[in-house]
Amino acid sequence: MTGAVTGAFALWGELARPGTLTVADLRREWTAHRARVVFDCATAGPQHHTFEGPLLREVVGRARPEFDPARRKERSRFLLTVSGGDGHHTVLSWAEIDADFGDAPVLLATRMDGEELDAAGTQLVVPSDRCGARYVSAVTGIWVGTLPVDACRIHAQ
Ligand SMILES: Nc1nc2c(c(=O)[nH]1)N[C@H]1C(S)=C(S)[C@@H](COP(=O)(O)O)O[C@H]1N2
Ligand SMILES: [Mo]
Repeated sequence: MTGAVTGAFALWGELARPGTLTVADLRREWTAHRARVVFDCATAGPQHHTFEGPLLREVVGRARPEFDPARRKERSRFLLTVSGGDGHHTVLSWAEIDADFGDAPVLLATRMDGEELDAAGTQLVVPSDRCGARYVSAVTGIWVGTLPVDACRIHAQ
């Protein structure tokens, strides 16, 4: 992982094929979807934007999360964190974006309001969110994984 390429982000964690992706990779290798969104910011008020980019679940799916894709219960254990270079980060669940569960059309944007995001980096787009906090911009990392097995045991006692 380099982390040095402008606008690139690391896709890592419990994945068979982790790696680094650029906005150009997102544009070239996946089908783009469009979302017109309105989100609210506590400090700046409502924001209106049009984003285009691939579905988060398709991008992460190609990195092959370490679950049996045929088993929904196994898929439901997975978490994702999305981080910006400024330290802002947020959490999603795999189930939230999985077509058999929440089916949320969460995107990794390559364009915002017609402007390419190659230099800035991709932005997380969560159209179902009323608040803007999860619209993480200048994404530098996406981690995919599960609760450590020891933490599961503590609560099983
Ligand atoms: N990297 C990064 N992304 C971020 C934030 C941030 O602090 N850092 N703030 C979030 C919040 S709180 C809002 S409301 C939206 C929109 O912020 P903006 O339109 O003022 O840029 O960006 C989100 N994405
Ligand atoms: Mo905000």
